[in-house]
Amino acid sequence: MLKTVNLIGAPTDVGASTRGAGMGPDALRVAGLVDVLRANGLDVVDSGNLAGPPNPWDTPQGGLRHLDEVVAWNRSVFAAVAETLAQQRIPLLMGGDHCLAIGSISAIARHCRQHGKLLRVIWLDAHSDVNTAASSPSGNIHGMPVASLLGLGPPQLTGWSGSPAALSAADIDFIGIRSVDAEEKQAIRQLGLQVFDMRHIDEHGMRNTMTEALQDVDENTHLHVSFDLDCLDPLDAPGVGTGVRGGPTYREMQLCMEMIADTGQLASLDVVEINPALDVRNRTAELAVEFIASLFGASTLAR
Ligand code: Z70
Ligand code: MN
Ligand code: MN
Ligand code: MN
Repeated sequence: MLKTVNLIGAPTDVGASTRGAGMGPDALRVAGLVDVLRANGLDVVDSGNLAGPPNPWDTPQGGLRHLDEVVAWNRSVFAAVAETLAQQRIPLLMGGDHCLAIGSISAIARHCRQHGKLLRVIWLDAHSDVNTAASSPSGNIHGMPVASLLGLGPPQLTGWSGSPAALSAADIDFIGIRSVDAEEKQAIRQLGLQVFDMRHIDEHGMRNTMTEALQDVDENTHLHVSFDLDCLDPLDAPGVGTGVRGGPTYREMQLCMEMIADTGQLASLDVVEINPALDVRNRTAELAVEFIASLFGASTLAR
């Protein structure tokens, strides 16, 4: 069956610490995302960009910055992703900042529950994004999507999947982490989250890391990838708001994507935190498109 990918643009930076990620969807289009997916044998529908409130650039209220705007954008994302899944298409959410993964993954979790699928999330990021309003040093909600999806977020952002938590700790694996706030470290330990940080990748290599992360993926798994471009080394991907040096190399990230593709279970994707205002000649969006191609099997010779 020909797979159809539905591109959903969410041009906002309401959850971020820096302005500019709202231009991410067009940067991906300009970098040739549609043609690259088609060249890899996929049908592609570009549904255009969602609409939502502007970024008010306010200070946090009760530890949360722009909560109303984050809720509004995530509602739109939730609806668009849910509709795409109902049409048996693969949603590719083009952010926007990482707060949008709350709406995206909540819709996916609901779909999986309704269809008896086991959801597994691979979180590619420099950050663990497991802050809450109480722990966050910034109030930026792009640092909180994992906590929200685990049911620990503000009530306005939890429960959307039809269950108090869209995910349980065992459903998510983190790859490439190297910037974790003090209270996030405690949360990771208490929740028992599987974090393959850069030290793990240094010591065991990407191959062993991904073998471990993907070990329980089978034909009943809905595999979701939430790809924050700041997972990459900022020398390769300068167009991100909060680059942290020491990320996976280009080769390591290619292998990561190829091993995900090899499972054959990739069913949805977020591509977030591309900031064209900070980029160099659209390099980060072009790199993202290369990695997305690999995620959909571009570098597999046997196809
Ligand atoms: C920090 C916070 C973050 C992305 C920065 C940073 C979080 N832990 N996430 N950039 N993508 O403010 O919570
Ligand atoms: Mn992130
Ligand atoms: Mn990040
Ligand atoms: Mn796991």
